[in-house]
Amino acid sequence: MNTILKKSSSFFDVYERRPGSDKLTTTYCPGCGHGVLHKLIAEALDDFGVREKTIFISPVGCSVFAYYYFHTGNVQVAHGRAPAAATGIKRAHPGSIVISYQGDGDLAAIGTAEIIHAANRGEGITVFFVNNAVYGMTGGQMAPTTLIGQKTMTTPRGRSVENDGYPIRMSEIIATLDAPVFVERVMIGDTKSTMHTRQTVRKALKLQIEKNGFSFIEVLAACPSQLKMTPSRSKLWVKEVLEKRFPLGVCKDISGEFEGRKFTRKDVKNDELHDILDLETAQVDLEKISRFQDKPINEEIKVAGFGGQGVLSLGTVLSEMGMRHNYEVSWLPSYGPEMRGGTANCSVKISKKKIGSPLVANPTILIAMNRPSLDKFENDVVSGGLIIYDDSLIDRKPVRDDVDIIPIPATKLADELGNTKAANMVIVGALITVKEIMSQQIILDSLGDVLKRKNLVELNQKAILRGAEYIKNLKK
Ligand SMILES: Cc1ncc(C[n+]2csc(CCOP(=O)(O)OP(=O)(O)O)c2C)c(N)n1
Repeated sequence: MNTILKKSSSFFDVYERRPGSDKLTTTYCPGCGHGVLHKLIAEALDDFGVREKTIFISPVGCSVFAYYYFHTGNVQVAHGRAPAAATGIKRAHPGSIVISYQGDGDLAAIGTAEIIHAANRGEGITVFFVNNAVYGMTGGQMAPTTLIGQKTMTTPRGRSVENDGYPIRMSEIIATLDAPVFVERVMIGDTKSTMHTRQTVRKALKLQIEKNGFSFIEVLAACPSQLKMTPSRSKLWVKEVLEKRFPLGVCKDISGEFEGRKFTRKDVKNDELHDILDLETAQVDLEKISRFQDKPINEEIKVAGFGGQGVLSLGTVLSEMGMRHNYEVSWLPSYGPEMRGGTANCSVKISKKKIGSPLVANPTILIAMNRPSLDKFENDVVSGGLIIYDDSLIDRKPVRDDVDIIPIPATKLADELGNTKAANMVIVGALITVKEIMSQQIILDSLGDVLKRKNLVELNQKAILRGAEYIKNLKK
């Protein structure tokens, strides 16, 4: 009988995704541990028949190109974020096999928080953590796992405890948590250790396939290029030096008694949500809103100004009132380091259609209450849109000639009413008069339900009327 030796079918036969002419070899250097570990994982996926439902997450580091090689689902994520992305993917597709494959720079430096919390939640994923004691891809900088005394690009005299602390033992840290089911440190050094690693890779994947358990496999591996050693010498280094600091073995294994992680998704109906969140239903007066029914309303509004000008509450009033007109609405505040005097903005959507995202990147309406807001957002407004700006505070005119522009001295008009802070409601009055998307009467009647400070309701009602009157006079 002839035996044909070939690559696992979990790898592409030809690496078409790899740019350039070389489509047959990987990007890994001779002696690199990544190539061997890839092979062990691919072989296990084949043998378990799960290639088609596997999603391989390659983050940043030398394994960033895993999607050239693995004939599985692939998702590429930012440095360190693979366990967070894996969490979302696994929860959205509980039947899939999700692999988070990470280097030591990735997992133990920038991604420390992500791995700890994914492990602590016991997500049903398998994490392969390649510890080669260095940042391989970027030229050999110190990693959290670099050994004391080890020379790297950023520790040319060798890592010192005083400067850099101690090498972190991630497996031991993960094993202290309650949720992880299986944590083991293995090695790609000599043949015997690699064969043991093969068994461990299979056990970890099986645990996910059968029980959705969280497993964490740390793989000590060589990076000959950054160690500046021959491939065979670097493997010896892993075995004789790296392993001393990172002892091999099982750190935690409760797979025998682990019954499996159940993942249940509860789809909550709209009515139930109302009860759970203890929401009240805004009254909708069908008769009063009938004249808006046939309008194809779909406004994306950006409200921007100084903190303290009532920018966010202007947005709240618009969205609250939108609900009273049976529109779909969203309100998204943007809190930067804003305080009174700083800049603030919010995004409001008011639409007849369901809203997918509350973000407003290109507003159909910009309300600019100070100069920095006009400067910042003017160019974002869609062609044919509208800019309303407070010309009692802003000392320049908008330059766009493809949008409608309405200057309104909102702050001055509010001052005349006795309170500068009512400028935002002057603008509400002006806006609904220009755009005719809401009933002034409904807004005046329900303002008391929306404003927190009841003693200001009357003043704000007057401000709305003043804004409306200003526009009507302009029209004349
Ligand atoms: C947010 C972010 N920070 C930094 C980098 C630069 N960067 C790319 S790879 C890498 C180190 C990777 O080292 P490691 O995770 O140990 O993987 P290896 O290359 O050794 O396999 C860094 C810092 C980046 N791409 N993105």
